[in-house]
Amino acid sequence: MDRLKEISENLQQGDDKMVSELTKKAIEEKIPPKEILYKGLIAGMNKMGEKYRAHEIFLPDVLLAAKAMYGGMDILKPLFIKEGIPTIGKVIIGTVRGDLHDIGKNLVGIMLKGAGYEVIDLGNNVAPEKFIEVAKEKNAAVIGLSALLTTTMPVMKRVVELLKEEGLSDSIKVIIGGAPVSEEFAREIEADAYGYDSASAVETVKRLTRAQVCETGKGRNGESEDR
Ligand code: B1M
Repeated sequence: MDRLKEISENLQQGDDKMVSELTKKAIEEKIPPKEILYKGLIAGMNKMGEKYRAHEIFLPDVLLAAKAMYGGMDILKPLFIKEGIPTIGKVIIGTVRGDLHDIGKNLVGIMLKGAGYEVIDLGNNVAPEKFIEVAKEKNAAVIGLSALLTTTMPVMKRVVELLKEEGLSDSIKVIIGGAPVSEEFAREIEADAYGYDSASAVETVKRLTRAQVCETGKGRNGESEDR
């Protein structure tokens, strides 16, 4: 069987050990890590979403698949993160209050670290006030919000409103993402940007932080931005 399909199928069966093993094998076979991630792990998880929607599987199956997803992600993580390089700005990320889905948010964090950002991950079920408090305390350039439930999307709007109320909208940018979120929703709540997936999230954060550097001539941490 095709290696990536094998990863996807074992993930759907919730076999975390097998997914780790197969991910290692795929790396040895020189399959690009991004392909392993998108065509193996994420493809498997998307299939689980479809089956869950069709009532073919139940929540415990999804939980096992999520564990298996982490089995693969833990192996891939070091390949996406360059250790020991100076950071080019701080990004606060988290899944919004009421929402426990964290796989996509964690992927965004891994990719941002790989691109050289310092990522402060607040985890899941994060209150809007917490995002603002930590962004101010850490002098962050960007807040990244993730939501996977339509019912938790309004929390994103609250974060944008709070930033406005505190007069911080110009200095701290907001990017939102997650399966039910869209470009249109980002415009509607006046977030600065929308990220379709982890790769586009990184490109968008780069664009947002470049714009800040152009305005001030300095990176958010005070260093000159010459990358
Ligand atoms: Co839940 N769940 N879940 N779930 N779950 C969904 C989201 C759902 C669509 C399934 C379905 O019905 N088909 C549905 C939501 C329906 C809706 O809101 N309209 C749903 C539901 C209903 C629920 C519960 C309510 C079920 C229940 O209890 N009855 C419950 C809610 C719990 C809660 O949060 N309060 C629940 C629970 C769970 C588990 C705990 C079992 C588990 C989560 C485990 C975990 O995260 N640790 C789970 C899972 C795994 C899923 C599905 C199957 C997969 C989500 C996932 O991890 N995808 C999901 C179905 C689906 O989305 N296909 C589903 C893989 C991940 C890599 O993709 O998160 O989309 P994603 O992230 C992508 C992009 O969206 C983007 O980049 C990532 C990489 O490409 N992205 C960003 C994400 N965040 C970003 C931020 C950015 C930029 C890009 O900038 C900051």
